[in-house]
Amino acid sequence: MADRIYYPNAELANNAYCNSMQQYKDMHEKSIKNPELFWSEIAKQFYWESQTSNDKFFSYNFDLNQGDVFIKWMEGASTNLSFNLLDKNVKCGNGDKIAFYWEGNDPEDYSRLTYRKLLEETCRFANVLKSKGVQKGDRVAIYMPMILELPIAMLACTRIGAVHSVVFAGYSSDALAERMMDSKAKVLITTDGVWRGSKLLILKAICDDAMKKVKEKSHEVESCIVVSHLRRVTSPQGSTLDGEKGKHGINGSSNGNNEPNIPWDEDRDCWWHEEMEDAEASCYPAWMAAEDPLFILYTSGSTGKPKGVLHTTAGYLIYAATTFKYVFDYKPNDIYWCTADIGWITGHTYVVYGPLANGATSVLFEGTPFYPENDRFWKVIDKFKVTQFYTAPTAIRSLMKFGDDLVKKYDLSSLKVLGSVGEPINSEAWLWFYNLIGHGKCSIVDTFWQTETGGHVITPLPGATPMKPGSASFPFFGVRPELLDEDGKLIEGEGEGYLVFRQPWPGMMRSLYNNHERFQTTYFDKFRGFYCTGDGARRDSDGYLWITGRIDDMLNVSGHLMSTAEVESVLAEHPSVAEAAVVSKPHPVKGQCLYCFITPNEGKTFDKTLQDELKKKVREKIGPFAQPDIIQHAPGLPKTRSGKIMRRILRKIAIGDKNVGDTSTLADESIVDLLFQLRPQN
Ligand code: 7RM
Repeated sequence: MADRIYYPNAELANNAYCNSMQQYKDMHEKSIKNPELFWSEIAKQFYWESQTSNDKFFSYNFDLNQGDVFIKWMEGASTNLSFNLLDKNVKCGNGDKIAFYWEGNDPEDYSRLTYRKLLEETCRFANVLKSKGVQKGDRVAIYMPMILELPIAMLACTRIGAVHSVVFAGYSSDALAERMMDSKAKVLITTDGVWRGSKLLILKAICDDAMKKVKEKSHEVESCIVVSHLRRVTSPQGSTLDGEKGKHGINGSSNGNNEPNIPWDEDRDCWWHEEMEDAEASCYPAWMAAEDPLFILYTSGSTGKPKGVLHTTAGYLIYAATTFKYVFDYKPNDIYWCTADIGWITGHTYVVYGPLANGATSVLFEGTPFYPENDRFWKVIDKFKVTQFYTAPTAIRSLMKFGDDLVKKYDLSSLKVLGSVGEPINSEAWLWFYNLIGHGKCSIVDTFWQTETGGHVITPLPGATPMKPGSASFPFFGVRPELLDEDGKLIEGEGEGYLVFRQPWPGMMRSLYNNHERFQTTYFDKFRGFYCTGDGARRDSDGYLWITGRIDDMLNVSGHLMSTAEVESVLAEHPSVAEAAVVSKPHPVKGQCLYCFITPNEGKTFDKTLQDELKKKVREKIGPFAQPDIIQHAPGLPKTRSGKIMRRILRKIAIGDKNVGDTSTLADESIVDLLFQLRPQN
């Protein structure tokens, strides 16, 4: 079944921007042979305050043997993101068009925002940022739930040329502090709190903690702007705070104001709505050079220290816009919904920048798929008559468990294109998505890309590409993938190897913030002349690419990328832990989960208390999504004579596979049997 090829539905194909493989191939070839011509045609759709010239349109060096790596697109051009996404749409008659339908955690909470209003709010908030002393180039940290003020805050940064650094609001205060420290953020924007399902999170308290930690390291966040969000949303039925009951708002508060006590520093903190009251609704855009920084977004690195991926202005704009248009085949009356949190790159490019650059109408969803019931996704698709639905394999797998009846209650016939992102999608999940959600008539775009790539790089096009379940298929325009073997030799035709790219496309990262050295060693050192993704891939006899997963010490839990080193260093901080080794284990819903081996210190016992403490520590230091599933006692670890932990063997132990292969290079081979005996049974 899974080997079957699924062709785009004829009606979809007929109306698509790219409607055949022949057209795809022609366009791809043009984009590779003459990138200047291809992208300069596309750039004409946008407003440029000053123009680039043909000879400066595109320059790069990918080869460390030739000197430093650099990537430049449209040198000499200047523009402003918020101007192109907002003013331009208002000017061309889209002022009253809905930019976002907001759907709250509670189904009773929803609202909408037009392009005109989004422009006004963006300008107002840009003026607020200015009043806080934010200038072009300053970094602004954003730690917010999925509410309308989040895109407003990002766009306001772009309005004045400030560099936003959005930190996913599921990260702990330590993680937030580390990111604010690295980027030297001047201002932090957050909310008092948020309901996630029936759980209340006081985000402001986490921010206070993080700002304190930053201050201890002698950097200071000057202002913290807080959206008063809790007072305007419905709290879960019967939820209580401090033991009192009630329906609306947060109850049982100690300030008598229907709100919990929010920690406050008069000199530093201010309420968003109070600042916005007197702010002007217009703000002249800062014209930014093509290669001026647009945003920083941190992603996990294999050393444990997060990498501040830096994206710039012009190239990111044209790439986000073009991938959105072709990959989702977005048409003027469509209603698009990407469920990703804006705190990840998928939210940056495909909730905010890509859709708005196309004048699209999107759903912005604050909640979870499981609240109030496990049918929330299908309910929301039906409610807004969503035409493009973009989500993650982990979400699909977890929803499959609840059976088909929950889906069949709803009318999903508005759907045309389904998207998948974040990890490989297994064929079972693909088929369920295709048959049940897409009722066999929607194309599925399995989009492979990374924080670093800025936008889709390997993906089907919905009206053109015959689909193979689980294959991300072919490169997007401007992208030249190759497969290399361990020695860097090109693999042609069928085969499997390291997935690398030969030349830059406009939306790829330019550097790691303040660390160009690390940028070069991480991505360009191993294979000279290529950008190395860190993923493996296979090319089949039809030329389709299949992503096989990470080949470095990274793992992917429910679409969240993290490194084994990051988790190991947190575990090793515990006073009872001598050594920790972390591997990934396949998980039916999360894709992968964390399996940890712990060697306790002399005289310390390995018991349930220690396991619980370690799980808690990882939650606190990294975030709840990083919590290990299994913590196993390991009196010793399988190490080579030079002391390298052989994670290959630990991965076998984690899954209970006795075929561990060659153990002769181990310093102590008996460890392997011992670890098998100590495997927790269940
Ligand atoms: C967009 C995003 C990047 C890593 C990447 C891969 C994995 C993403 C797919 C995928 C197989 C896909 N950015 N990945 N998409 N693997 N098929 N369609 O997720 O920076 O957070 O993660 O995610 O390993 O390197 S990310």
